[in-house]
Amino acid sequence: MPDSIVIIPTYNEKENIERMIRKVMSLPHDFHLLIIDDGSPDGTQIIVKNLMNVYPERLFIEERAGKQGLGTAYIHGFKWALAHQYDYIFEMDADFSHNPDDLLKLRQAIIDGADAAIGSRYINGVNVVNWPMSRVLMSYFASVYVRFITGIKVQDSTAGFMCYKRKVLETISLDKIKFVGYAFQIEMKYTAIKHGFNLVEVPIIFTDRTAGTSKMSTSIFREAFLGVIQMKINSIFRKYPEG
Ligand SMILES: Nc1nc2c(ncn2[C@@H]2O[C@H](COP(=O)(O)OP(=O)(O)O)[C@@H](O)[C@H]2O)c(=O)[nH]1
Ligand SMILES: [Mg+2]
Repeated sequence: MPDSIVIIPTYNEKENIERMIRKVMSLPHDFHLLIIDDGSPDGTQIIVKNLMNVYPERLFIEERAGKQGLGTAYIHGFKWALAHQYDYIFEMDADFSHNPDDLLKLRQAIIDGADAAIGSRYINGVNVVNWPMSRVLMSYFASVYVRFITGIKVQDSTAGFMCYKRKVLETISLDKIKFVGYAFQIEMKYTAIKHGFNLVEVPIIFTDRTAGTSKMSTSIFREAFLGVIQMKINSIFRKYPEG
């Protein structure tokens, strides 16, 4: 039984998705791939469905009606992955900002004892290629801000390149995760740490997309900025682990 599933949320990724699927399928480990598409107007889902004939029982799609955000896409994918008995559950973007070769490094970190592995841009300096300086600074200082408010030690708390061990996603109450953008990534890590899980950061190089467009928005930024404070306050009244 294959043990690893990579979840990729997509919204208008027709320039990237085929190359990405073929790359993941060619890696020297039997990764399965689940695409969560939110009704991409550009037809991303059609490309995926055609490739499902090429990779039967390895490539899957879940389609949702309309753009509902990254957070709920991942929660949907996590539940699917748990129901399908995978042990290593990965998050990765479709746009090659995350190098699929690094999936093997994240998996190895879990085999070596981590409960979750973070593909981290801010271990050993700042490893971001081609992002405008304004975005690098924003992302870096977001991580400093998160450490300051929450007290967690993670260097790259908004990272969206991750591997969770099944046990982590079984233990966290996924229905209580409420943020959708960058705040979702912070909330997942924070909640996992609060439950006593051991998160390990693995250095990666993050490269800005060369095809398609970013879905980052000011509302996502606002959610993260205020969300972190809200999350910290709420955590004082929550007991971990919880049912
Ligand atoms: N299913 C789904 N995927 C999304 C949504 N928003 C962004 N994505 C995907 O999430 C990944 C990261 O988004 P991206 O636009 O690259 O964000 P950035 O890297 O922060 O600029 C990409 O694979 C997007 O296609 C959404 O609302 N729903
Ligand atoms: Mg991106």
